Amino acid sequence: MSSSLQDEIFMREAIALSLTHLGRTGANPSVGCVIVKHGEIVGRGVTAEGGRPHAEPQALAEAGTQSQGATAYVTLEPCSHHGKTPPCADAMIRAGVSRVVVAVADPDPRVSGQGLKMLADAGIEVTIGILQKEARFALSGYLMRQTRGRPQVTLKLAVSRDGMLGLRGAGQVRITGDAAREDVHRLRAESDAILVGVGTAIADDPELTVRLPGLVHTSPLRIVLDRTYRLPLNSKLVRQAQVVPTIVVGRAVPAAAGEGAAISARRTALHDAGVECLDLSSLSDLLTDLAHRGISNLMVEGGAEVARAFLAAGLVDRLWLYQGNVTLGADGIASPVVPDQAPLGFEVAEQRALGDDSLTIFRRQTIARYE
Ligand code: AOF
Ligand code: ZN
Repeated sequence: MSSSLQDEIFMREAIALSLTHLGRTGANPSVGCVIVKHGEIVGRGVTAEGGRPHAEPQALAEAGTQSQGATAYVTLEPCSHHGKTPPCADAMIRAGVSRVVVAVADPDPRVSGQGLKMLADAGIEVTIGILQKEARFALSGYLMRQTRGRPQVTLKLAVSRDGMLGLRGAGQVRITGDAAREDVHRLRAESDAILVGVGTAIADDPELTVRLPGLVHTSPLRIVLDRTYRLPLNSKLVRQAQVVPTIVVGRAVPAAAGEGAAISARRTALHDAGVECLDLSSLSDLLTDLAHRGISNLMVEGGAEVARAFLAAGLVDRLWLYQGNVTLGADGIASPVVPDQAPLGFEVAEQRALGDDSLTIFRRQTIARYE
């Protein structure tokens, strides 16, 4: 077998491992690592839940003395900094690994090529770029936060056969079936935060938590865009705010505004109920704030106005569009996007059936070009 084919086979294993902890490693990216000796995997590691330990020390520990003279496959450049754990590049050197194959270089300024250099300086053969595109899928949110200072934004919408998001004043309308619903919960599980507009929060009274059988998962941070702090105190979001972190993003109230006192009273009541209240004036300020909190993947779940605002600001990177079999008619709320027409600047990345429904994934073309 050619060595590059062998490299791809083992890197695929490392990538598969990295996908298992996507959305569960906090501000740290989910990285996969396998140690290979005489053509066999002798150690496996994935960044632990919460972000530490990193992938490499776990794989090296499993391999034990077999790490001597072995090849390590890692989806991200091993770290070189003394953070909350010692550098992974050091661990590789101490374990006597003779070759390290990396998919993607780490843009974290504390690493940024230093990990690769440490390995090469120690006489280890280093190969970079194997299956880079495939490995980026699990790292894309982290890479976006490191290089652009904002999370990757995934907009999720569910439309009826006739392109409607729901019915005005009707609360939650069931558009898609169980398979699509499960898919949405998986997407939530891979996200660090989920955002909706206050209109959707009032109409649907959603929980925005991850509920999948067999998956124990810490629910992502929940965010409601709510200019005048209208979110009801008896909504599920507020009632669970002590348990699942919840942020309401309003706008600083102008002192002279007649409604100002009522708005600040509602803000105080939300704060007292355990909701974090943030006064920000733009979506891009919000994304910067989230990036500072270590949020790499933000999922935007609607409604129509919020979806339009994110699209208009050019802040959507991926668009997950589910289409159900129901028809809602002319009284429906029209969706800003429909499956058979890619929004400007987007291309279809994937299309698949989910029970009686379908999913179309659009991706921003500029991202594709950087890959
Ligand atoms: C690795 N292997 O599995 C991961 C890495 O806060 P710290 O000290 O844990 O450092 C976080 C940084 O570590 C993060 O920004 C990224 O550069 C790297 N993540 N590195 O060698 C891993 N998750
Ligand atoms: Zn590390």
